[in-house]
Amino acid sequence: MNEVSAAASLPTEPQTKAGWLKRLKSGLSKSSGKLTGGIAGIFTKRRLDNASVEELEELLIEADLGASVAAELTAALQKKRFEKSIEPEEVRQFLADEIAAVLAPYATPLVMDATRKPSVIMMVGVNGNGKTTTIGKLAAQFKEQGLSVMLAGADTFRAAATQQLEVWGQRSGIPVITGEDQSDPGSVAYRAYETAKTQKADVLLIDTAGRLQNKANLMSELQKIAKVLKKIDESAPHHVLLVLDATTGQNALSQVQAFKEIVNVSGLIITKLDGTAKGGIVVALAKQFKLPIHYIGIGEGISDINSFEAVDFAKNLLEL
Ligand SMILES: Nc1nc2c(ncn2[C@@H]2O[C@H](COP(=O)(O)OP(=O)(O)O)[C@@H](O)[C@H]2O)c(=O)[nH]1
Ligand SMILES: [Mg+2]
Repeated sequence: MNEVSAAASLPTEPQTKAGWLKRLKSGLSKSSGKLTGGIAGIFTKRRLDNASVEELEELLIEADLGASVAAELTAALQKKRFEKSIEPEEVRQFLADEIAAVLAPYATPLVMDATRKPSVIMMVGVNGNGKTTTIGKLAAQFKEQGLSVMLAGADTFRAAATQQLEVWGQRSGIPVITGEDQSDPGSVAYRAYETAKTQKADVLLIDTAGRLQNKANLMSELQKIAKVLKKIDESAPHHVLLVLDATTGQNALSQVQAFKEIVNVSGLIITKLDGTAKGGIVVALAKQFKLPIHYIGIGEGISDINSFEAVDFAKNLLEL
């Protein structure tokens, strides 16, 4: 494992940083509105006492940050300023700093070993969470960075799933390896890996199915894909990224648990942070699973994704 020396850190910003921050701010507005409104309601003309701290803890739990983070943050605030008056603005600043510190160790970019041709990334997650969309967005970003990218449609259960991936491929001029409808996902993945290797592609992104309601089937399917990839290279898949839908809130926690039992999840991607007030789930996920969070998605568009940054996220979650 000599990943560091040859590593190419991903992604560089495809859009301007200012443009992304603007979209992040509006994307997180439902979550941040809930927290900011709640904090104003609790701390306007109030002291920081047992009652107000308890209300804050409740608010943080309702905002999906999780009971343990909520308890830690409020305990830290109490220690700092107990029995004194405090402005809502100060509470938000304090929480943003603390949340950024909780997130920082897990806000790690996806690092691909540039000597691997290709790096194989398997995308897993429950149906509808945004796997195919995320692959489309990332493929475009990687290509923009000058990497050669290939896609594999190993969700062969529905024809529509493959077509959706092909549309993303066409949009960015990226080749997509597919199989027949209902064909074996393992054989598609194997063929795609062989092709990507022959063509010395930099990255192969493999789309998979996510019917968690039939866990035994899903398990054998995903494990088989991983196993056939290992026939070509023992170290593949090099990254197994679990895609989670922020709108599912606390349910995302049980999904991580379930997928960890099926495959060797190496990192998380959290989608649909726009359009939900449950953005705090990102903090709960970091705290509970201590897995890298590589990217966040805030929309259906091709550039509505970026690498996860702790300070930017925490600030925008508190409308700062
Ligand atoms: N608002 C929003 N919608 C998203 C995001 N990511 C994916 N979607 C939508 O979620 C739906 C399911 O996505 P899809 O990629 O097909 O999920 P898959 O079943 O896991 O492959 C589609 O309508 C996507 O456009 C996101 O970050 N924000
Ligand atoms: Mg899909």
